Amino acid sequence: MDDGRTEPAAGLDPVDVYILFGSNLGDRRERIERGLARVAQRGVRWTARSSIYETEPVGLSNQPWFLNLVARGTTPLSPQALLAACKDAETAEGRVPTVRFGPRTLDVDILLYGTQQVDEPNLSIPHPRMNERRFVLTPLVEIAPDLSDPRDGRRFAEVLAGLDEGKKVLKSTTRES
Ligand code: PH2
Ligand code: MG
Ligand code: MG
Repeated sequence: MDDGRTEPAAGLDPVDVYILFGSNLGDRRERIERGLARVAQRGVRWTARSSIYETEPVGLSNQPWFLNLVARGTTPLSPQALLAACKDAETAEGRVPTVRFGPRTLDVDILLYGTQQVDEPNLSIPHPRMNERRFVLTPLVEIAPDLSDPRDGRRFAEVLAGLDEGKKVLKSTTRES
């Protein structure tokens, strides 16, 4: 990426960000680890990461189960620069555009950028569907049990407890899954 969007925004104080990693194709664990490293190289310092979860696919059920993880980082990157870094990590893992909600080698989604709300044609933060998804909220609440949604102040732990979505989310125990 050569368009300058990935330059740290000069003078911006670092912001705490939460990012979801997901993979359901190939060596899923390895892809997530490489994704974390690539985003870090672009200017995010990871400060916490959840367990890895085996998660039942949501949206399109006829596809392999995912591994999902949420990481917290601190970064001077602007939201758009952070998005570019996430997209580059996906591309580096061989992701090609396919059907919406379909299988993917690596998906890197910005969930939260401090308490800011971003509404741009290519980027919405907080992630618009995060509160409907157990595979997002379970790892998020694991690392941030007291965090609240900047849109309405509700704690994510409370949102998760009230979530009426039955898809399975299992803490992964095996090293090789
Ligand atoms: N991502 C999707 C669609 N469905 N299901 C699970 N379990 N995990 C995901 O990361 C996921 C999904 C679109 O990005
Ligand atoms: Mg996604
Ligand atoms: Mg995505």
